[in-house]
Amino acid sequence: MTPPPHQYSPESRRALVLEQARELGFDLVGIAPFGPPPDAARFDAWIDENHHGTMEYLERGRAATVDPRTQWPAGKSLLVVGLGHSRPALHLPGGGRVARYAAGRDYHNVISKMLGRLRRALLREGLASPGSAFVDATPLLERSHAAAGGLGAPSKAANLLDVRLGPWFFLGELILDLDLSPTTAPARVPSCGTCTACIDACPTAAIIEPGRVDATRCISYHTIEHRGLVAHGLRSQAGEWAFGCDVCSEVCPWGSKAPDLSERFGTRTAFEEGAGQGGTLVDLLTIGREEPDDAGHKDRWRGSPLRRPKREGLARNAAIVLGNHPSESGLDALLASVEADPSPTVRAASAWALAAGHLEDAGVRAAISRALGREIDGGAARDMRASLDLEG
Ligand code: B12
Repeated sequence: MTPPPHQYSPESRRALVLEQARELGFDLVGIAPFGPPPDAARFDAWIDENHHGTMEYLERGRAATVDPRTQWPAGKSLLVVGLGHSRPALHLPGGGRVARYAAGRDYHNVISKMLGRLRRALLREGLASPGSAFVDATPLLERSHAAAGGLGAPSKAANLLDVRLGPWFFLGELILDLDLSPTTAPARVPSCGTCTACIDACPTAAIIEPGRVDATRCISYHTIEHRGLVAHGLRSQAGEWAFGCDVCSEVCPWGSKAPDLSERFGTRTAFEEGAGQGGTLVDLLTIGREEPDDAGHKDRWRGSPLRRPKREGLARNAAIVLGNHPSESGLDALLASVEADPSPTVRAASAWALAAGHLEDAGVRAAISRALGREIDGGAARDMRASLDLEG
């Protein structure tokens, strides 16, 4: 039988809410005030300075991000949760890398389901009637609210750090219709001190000052969020990253002893060693090339974060990495792509990759010139000229 809500004191209710969240499997749980996040002004300035690039959804959600009460007036406090995803580095069979968080099941689905279960449990126990649940692409400054609820401390890379998990955890939230007092940070919180490992290691110098990332320089942004051509200067800096980037997290000393939680999200068969699984760079570049729309890509990557950049984005990324790490099989695939890919972005990225990795080969140079002669897309043609260094 559901107990009447008034039987709980505010303190015991808060403890029970947090207990439920822990029981459902979240590693980190806390309560934050529901109102403007402490870093609202930082977010505003960040948008004003266009550090969000083409992520227009952040601009559209600006008013709600700066004060979520404008969108959810019934909210009284925020339940903030963290779920660890630390695991060994993910190397694609044959070369190239994908950010660890994308090795298995998509965390958006996993956390949304967990929050759904939590909401039902809170209702069942008469503890709260929770409102909206959030994870990631929502108008909520998650790291700021989570920090306000004591879940961690921001690093110089802007990642929220936990003593045990380092930066290797996701965030999610549930709006509560109850005024619960905020939780405070544990006695020991991670701190960067004088460490600048992430700033020094970022391949594209995207951390422009401590705690401030210019997304338009970040490899994660270019390989996941950004559509179309990637700025020439950033392509070689993307190194082996075909999707996302973990460099700022990998060099963070706080994450170095995090547990191996690979089982939690699993590993997609495409990424397991062995040919023919669909997860090599050549596969990412070539599979789906003949398909008329993105339906095939959506199907192949169902339940995976790799769905997000679409076939075109993944193929573009794979081409760039093949340019940074030339190989025989990569060469053949790039020659076919520059010739026949339906996407001007992929044709241009392939031309760049051929120029970057094989320009000393006269046959390759001729193939790029032929592709340039045939190119009907103005942007792609300009890009190919720049790749052959014919610009200016
Ligand atoms: C847009 C976005 C991106 C963009 C921009 C990232 C950025 N740094 O702003 C791109 C595509 C580049 C990106 C990349 C990644 N992202 Co992202 N991203 C988001 C999203 C949707 C919004 C972030 C945002 O509003 N940024 C604007 C800035 C102003 O906000 P912020 O960085 O959160 O603010 C922090 C800083 O200002 C800092 N800060 C404030 N004051 C001060 C003062 C000092 C002195 C210091 C040191 C810091 C500091 O603390 C704030 C709050 O903690 C959030 C989800 C969400 N709704 O919040 C996920 C989110 C931040 N991303 C996440 C992840 C996992 C990543 C990647 C690790 C993925 C990857 N492996 O490729 C990288 C990490 C890159 C990085 N170092 O930030 C997680 C982070 C979890 C964590 N433990 O921190 C989030 C919370 C998603 C989630 N639900 O789990 N992301």
